[in-house]
Amino acid sequence: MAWFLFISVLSVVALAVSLLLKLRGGSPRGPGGPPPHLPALPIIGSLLSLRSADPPHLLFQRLQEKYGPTYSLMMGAHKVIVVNHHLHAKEVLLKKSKIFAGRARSVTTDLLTRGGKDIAFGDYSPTWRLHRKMVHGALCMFGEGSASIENIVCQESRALCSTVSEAASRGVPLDLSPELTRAVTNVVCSLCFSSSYDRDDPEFCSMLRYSQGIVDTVAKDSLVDLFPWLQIFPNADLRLLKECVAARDRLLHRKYEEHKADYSDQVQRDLLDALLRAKRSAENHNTAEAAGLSDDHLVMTVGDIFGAGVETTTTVLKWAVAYLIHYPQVQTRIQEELDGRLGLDRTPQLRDRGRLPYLEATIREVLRIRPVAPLLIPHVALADTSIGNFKVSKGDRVIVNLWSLHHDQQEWGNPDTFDPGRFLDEEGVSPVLPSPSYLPFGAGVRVCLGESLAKMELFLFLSWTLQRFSFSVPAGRPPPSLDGKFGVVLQPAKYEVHATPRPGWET
Ligand code: PLO
Repeated sequence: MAWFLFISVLSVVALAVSLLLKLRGGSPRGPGGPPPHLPALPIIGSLLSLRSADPPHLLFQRLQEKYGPTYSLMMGAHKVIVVNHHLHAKEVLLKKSKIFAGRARSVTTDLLTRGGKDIAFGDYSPTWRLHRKMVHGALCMFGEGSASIENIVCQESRALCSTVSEAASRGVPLDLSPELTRAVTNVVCSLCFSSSYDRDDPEFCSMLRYSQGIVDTVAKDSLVDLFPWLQIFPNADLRLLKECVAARDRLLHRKYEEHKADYSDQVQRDLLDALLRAKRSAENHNTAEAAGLSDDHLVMTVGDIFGAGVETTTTVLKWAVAYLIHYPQVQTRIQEELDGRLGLDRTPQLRDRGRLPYLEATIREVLRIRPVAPLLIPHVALADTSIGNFKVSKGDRVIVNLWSLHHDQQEWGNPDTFDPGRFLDEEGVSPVLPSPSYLPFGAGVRVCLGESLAKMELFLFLSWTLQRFSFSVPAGRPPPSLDGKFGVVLQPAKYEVHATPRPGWET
């Protein structure tokens, strides 16, 4: 309330100033100039034009009608350029990848990452590049291609199926969310720490709690990120974030210290060992970049891998099941494909991926219609540059609205319809990319590091569960909402499912 009053008073002051100053903005600019911009007032920026009941990705998509696909606005004192078309998005992410590789600091992400010592939110620098290369290497070693990770995912798929089976046999509706989270968390845990959790493990329960708290509060362009001085006021969100980050840090530290204590150059048990080794080897080469890499950097990286590895994949799985419940004909077609290609006497393996094109197309369609990060993470221009004909100045922030790319009417025809068939060729036998307006994992120097691991998990978890069960709405319940709750990831609202074992898989 205090905030609200404060902001209202500020708005009035700003309005008065603007009458004296002459309103800046609202008009499109010609080639070579800055992009069209939303009206902006001193101090509060474009806040008044951004009031909306819609979440930001929908509002930014709608604002194109008035300002065109690329426009700018002021968030507090910062200029933000919003890009809604794939040509400009690719210019930012791919063609001028390094120029737009910067990140802005904010109160909430600084808290989460100790001032940007991680990869996702850390600013571009030589140390950041070395750091990212190390993680890339470690992920390649333990990620796709290594038989062990396939085994781990299959083991978790089996455990997931037995939980679902138990609920099915009792005929009770099941909230899949904690089950999917545990399955995905265990994959990341095995990968990072060579450990895993049982269903009621208190450490796992605390992890569920703090991670949701972080997703609910971090990097949402909340007022305190826009106006850092608002931190002096009591703020429930910030308090929750601090508590959750502290709980996460305690856990990460313990794991880090344990690993450091029994580290050996001879054996590499997991990703954290690989990172420790890469850090030591970089230090032995005595480069300036390596000198910048502290223990904090490694701990924050593990936090990233954990957070990104768990929240994103779990969210996509939840969207996939929600859509399959809404579109039972899609579910049936996946199951027919599974029965036809695999038979009923064996479980799916990674090498079956090429033989299940409709499942692959469905995964692509889920990633299109509900992108995990609809606004990616905002980029920052590291030098004066341009997007198309528009001038961009060093320090400008750039939001790529992936939602607009994935819901572009021109590109997708019926963007709001869930239709996996659009990702298949005319014969319906091989997966295709029907439009360049599709970047579910981002692109360029900051492209998602976990893309192949994610695709592998999505394929295995979905094929295992759909081979054995059909999912539907429990009797008397509404179908899952497809709206999504906006945050650093776009999460579906909580829902329950009714699972029915498929013929041949009753036991
Ligand atoms: C999820 C909650 C965790 O507790 C912390 C965390 C770390 C990395 C973040 C992730 C959260 C959300 C999804 C992010 C990821 C880094 C890359 C990924 C933002 C906040 C995406 C989708 O870009």
